[in-house]
Amino acid sequence: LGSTVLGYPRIGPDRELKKAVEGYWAGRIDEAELQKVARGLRLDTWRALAKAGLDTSPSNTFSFYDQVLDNTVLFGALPRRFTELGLSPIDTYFAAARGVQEAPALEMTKWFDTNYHYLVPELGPDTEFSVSGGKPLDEYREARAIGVETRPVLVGPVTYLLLAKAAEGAPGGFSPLDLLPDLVTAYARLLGTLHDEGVRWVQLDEPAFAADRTPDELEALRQAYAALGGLERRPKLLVAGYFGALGDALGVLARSPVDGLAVDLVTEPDAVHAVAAESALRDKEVLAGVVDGRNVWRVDADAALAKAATLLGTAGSVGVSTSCSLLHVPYDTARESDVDERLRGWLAFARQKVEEVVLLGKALAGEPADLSSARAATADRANAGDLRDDRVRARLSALKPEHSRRGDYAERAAAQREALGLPPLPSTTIGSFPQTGDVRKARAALRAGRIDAGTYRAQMHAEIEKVVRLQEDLGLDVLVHGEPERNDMVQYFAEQLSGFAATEFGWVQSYGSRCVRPPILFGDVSRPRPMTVDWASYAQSLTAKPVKGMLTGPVTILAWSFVRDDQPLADTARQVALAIRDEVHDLESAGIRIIQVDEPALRELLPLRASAHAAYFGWAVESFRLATSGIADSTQIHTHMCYSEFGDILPAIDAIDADVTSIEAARSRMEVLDGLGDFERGVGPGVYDIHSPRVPDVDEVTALLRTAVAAVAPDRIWVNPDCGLKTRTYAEVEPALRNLVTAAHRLRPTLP
Ligand code: THG
Ligand code: ZN
Repeated sequence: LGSTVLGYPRIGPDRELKKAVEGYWAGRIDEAELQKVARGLRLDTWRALAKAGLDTSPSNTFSFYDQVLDNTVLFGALPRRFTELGLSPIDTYFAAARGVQEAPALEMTKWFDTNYHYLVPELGPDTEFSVSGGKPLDEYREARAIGVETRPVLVGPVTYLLLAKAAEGAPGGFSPLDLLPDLVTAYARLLGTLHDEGVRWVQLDEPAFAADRTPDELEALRQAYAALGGLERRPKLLVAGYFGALGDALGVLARSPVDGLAVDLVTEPDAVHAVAAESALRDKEVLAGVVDGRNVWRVDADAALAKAATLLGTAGSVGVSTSCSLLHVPYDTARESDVDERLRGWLAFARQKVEEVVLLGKALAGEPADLSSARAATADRANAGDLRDDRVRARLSALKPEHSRRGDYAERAAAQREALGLPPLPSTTIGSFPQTGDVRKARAALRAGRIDAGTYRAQMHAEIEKVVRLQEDLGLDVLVHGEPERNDMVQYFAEQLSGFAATEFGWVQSYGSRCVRPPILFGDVSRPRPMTVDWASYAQSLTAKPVKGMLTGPVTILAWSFVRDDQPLADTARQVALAIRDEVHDLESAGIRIIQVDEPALRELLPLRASAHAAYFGWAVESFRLATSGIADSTQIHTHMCYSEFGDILPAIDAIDADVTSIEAARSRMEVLDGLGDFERGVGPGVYDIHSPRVPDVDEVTALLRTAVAAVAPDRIWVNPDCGLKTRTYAEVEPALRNLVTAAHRLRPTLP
């Protein structure tokens, strides 16, 4: 295997794939044109990887939407509601990804602890696996035709089943893992075909084993690779573990008849010791994942080399690789001419990481390798005084426990009732209103210098006034300013905080064709000046009703940024928390009586292993409380969470001590409330699914509210949509909010 990477970005350096796919959906280009763009991107990637000097390159890492969906299609496991539509293969594929009128899409959820989302397979006892697609073989041939010998990558069979859910209607005892024997048979057939074609290695990704697994699941892993490894006609098998150490799965795989193992030596710094101590690796090729595949810092070459070298006495042979696929980082730092040159010298995106792997591979093999520039970058960053802000450090060391504590909730609740005078079942929204073309145009014009700050401010004020008037007309109780000034919320705050840098082309796929541009948190964080006070107080000046200030919490800012790796995340979180705290205090001083601090990513950063949960909750909760304390009892703190399975984080949701928590609930028909029954503070379970263009009617919203009132004490329920409204249109939002307010009015007189 030598030096290699586990995967590469596929959206295109200029998001060519995004544009082509969305063009195809809109009917602007046909399938042939779409396939041409896709093929061009694949060829560019293989040529670049081979030219950079990797010993081997991956294939089948391209996807039109998602690699887990690709695997579902490959093994013929799409639910019948899509295959029966009578669409072409590619349209069937996109129907499963995005849904059509007759068939709702597959569920989408987070890919482990990343900001990437995959489509959840729906499997039942009658699922029959087959080898239905030729994608891995087609890509292999396509690369070989330009002289690049590749290693097809597949989601491993056990991880695939662990990520799946039981199809609706499956019997109670059914678990997707029950299907393992059948699925392994299908994988075996595919491996035979690839072998006959001359494929030398196949990579099977098993990241599910970076999380805690039961003995049964480890036994499933053993059986799967005993079967696949025992095949007579097969390529060599590389099993890749990533997003953490393999734990007990390391021994299982080391003792299985596979040929190679890729291990993540970045996520858990001690992981290398367990690998080095695994004597059963002596006949295997081990890929040492020492280049961080999901953060953007240049590798510490000497430390990485030392780690990889530790394995030389253990494994049959050692190659250098990335800790995971490079899907999670942008393409190329060279294009970021607006990023400070010194900072740029500390960064490595996908292209630079490939160069690092090649260099380290040479050094490990004892070939001539010039590490001097890598060493200089590491030293420059380590010595950079401008990463340190002594005022921030002094504030942090002066912090006392009471800085993260508010008064007793009962007293707060009484003070807030008095100050706000809200009716029972108060109605509000999550913060953003639809982003019109005019708003986007104004932001772009300001960026390009076509309008000045005064003109921009006047346009935003006009938009805010429109949104405030609309909310008054609808009869909402707590208003918002609508956030017309924001693109991505994390990007918006990062642009205004010291210690962050923004990129111009640093796109990373979040789901399907959708991308985000995570800011880079490189230094000590502080807030030079108020960030939202002008917008919120302008909105408040227009109305007697309370206007909610809208902020993003420290955990979410970290989760959706590339964060410095030279100090514990907990320390960085406290710095961000202090910056948000400054904003909270300024909003309060400006007369804003309700402040919402969103933490949609609280679940995302939850460590994959339960043994690390307590420590995470400790700093995550503390940073939220630090950001939201030191204010009057009468000031009401809200938070909002979405994209989450809340079960694992209920204790943390409680511990952050927000006065009101709004959560996504409409799609699960309020199931989440089961865990919130004895929750003492306010809860706003979403009653309008904003991910769908559907407008819920009054009866539907009333029914959802009745369920909520029954599950939680009626005086704690708030009435709100599931999430922000920025991706919807006014034509949908106006009637939906009207129905929501009507439902609240209808229910109020019936409350005990
Ligand atoms: N911001 C960030 N991360 C996120 C979300 C977010 N992760 C989880 C969830 N929300 C992912 N959802 C989305 C939804 C929409 C888009 C991206 C992620 C999106 N992106 C635009 C696109 O690709 O066309 C580009 C946005 C832009 O121009 O800045 O629509 O809210 N950080
Ligand atoms: Zn949300």
